[in-house]
Amino acid sequence: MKSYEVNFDGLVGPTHNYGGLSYGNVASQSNSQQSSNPKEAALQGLAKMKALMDMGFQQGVLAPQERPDVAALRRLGFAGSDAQVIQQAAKEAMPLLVASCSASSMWVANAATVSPSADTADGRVHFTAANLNCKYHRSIEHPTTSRVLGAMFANPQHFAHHAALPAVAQFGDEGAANHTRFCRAYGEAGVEFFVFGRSAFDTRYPAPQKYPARQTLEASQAVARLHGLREEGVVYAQQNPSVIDQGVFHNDVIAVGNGEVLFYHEDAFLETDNMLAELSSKLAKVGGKFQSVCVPRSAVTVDDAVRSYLFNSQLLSRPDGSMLLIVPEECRGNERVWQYLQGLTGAGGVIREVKVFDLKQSMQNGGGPACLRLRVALNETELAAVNPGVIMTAPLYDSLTQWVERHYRDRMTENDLADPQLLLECRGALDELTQILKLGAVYPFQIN
Ligand code: SUG
Repeated sequence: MKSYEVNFDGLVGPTHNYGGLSYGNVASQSNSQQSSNPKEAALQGLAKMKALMDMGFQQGVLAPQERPDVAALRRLGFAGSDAQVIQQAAKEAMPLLVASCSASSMWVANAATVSPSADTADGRVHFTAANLNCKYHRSIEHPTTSRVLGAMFANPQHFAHHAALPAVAQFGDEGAANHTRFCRAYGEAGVEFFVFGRSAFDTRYPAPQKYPARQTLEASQAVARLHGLREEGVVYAQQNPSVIDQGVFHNDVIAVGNGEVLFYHEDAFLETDNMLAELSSKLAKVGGKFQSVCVPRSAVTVDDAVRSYLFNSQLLSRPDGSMLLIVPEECRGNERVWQYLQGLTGAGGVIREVKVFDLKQSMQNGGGPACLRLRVALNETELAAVNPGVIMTAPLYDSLTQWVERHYRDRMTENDLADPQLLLECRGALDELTQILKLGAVYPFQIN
């Protein structure tokens, strides 16, 4: 049976703004309070989806969330009508209003961890929504994420959904941003690679000193248990704490894998040799031949990686077995990175081509091409069971583009977030979106 990797990209929501909300994420912190352009952000994301679809890749779309999240503000004690809640928050606690307006659900690599059916004990595709509990503005995403994923992957015969892990730092879980899967073919059993930043319960593991390690070993282990993964099909590795302290807040900022290939920076992991040996031997047991492409620090520094997002790229398999790397424009702007990429594609190895995309609106908040997509490996039967409304087609691209043009503002600052009219605009837009994507009622304003 045929199988595919389907990339579901997050559609950027109408409140996209630079709130400076993510301590440890260099771009988010350094662009804090700049004015944003939500319309441009959404169109940049849609252009990437369209381009990948046109290249022959399977592409889907994941809906944004209801923002401002008035219900979240009510839980923090703001009361009255929706407009009063927003106005009171703006007056008394602007940072909380900003957090409740974040369009951060666009980075759907953090929406969930996904295990394909070939890896799981019950032969279904498993999803665990990420609790994202390291940052308040992201911790409020998972209930709607679960409803949206449930509406996209609704058939219980093929899809199993797990609620987010307990919302405490000890089970901090950031979803697929710290998870990669290696396999010979997408429909065959593979090796799932979980990368954590610290252990919550075992003090023998080192931890970063400056910035938070968002993912714990215990969270990764819980996800592997929930999904029914075999021990032989799982490898755990620790991120190098010193790169977290240099701004590598998720592993997908310093490594990316696909098929039998891991593309990573020399400083990404601890105990790299053991980890590579384990990946290689476990992949061999399911018939695969592991390959690693290490980028030496002498060619590209960790700082270059953080600024250019070289590793936050999409590594995609082409029909001839070679791979294509989708990188952000910032890679072309960094001389060392660009030079490295020229050498890499010219060397006759597995990565043969680089394509560059302008995702600046998202990049300025620390979200590159890989952050914007959730990968779901599906066989033909499972793909046919996905809600067809969320699979990208030329007509869907046109409808979404027109929808963005109709509803999105082209400038957003903190003052705009305090405007109660914005809430009405967003709800109107999202109500229409659920009809375009055939999701049914998924937003709090639609179900309460
Ligand atoms: O969680 N930025 C996101 C970026 C997530 C990137 N995802 C992956 N690497 N997979 C984060 O730090 C910034 C929001 C703001 O500051 O307005 C933000 O949430």
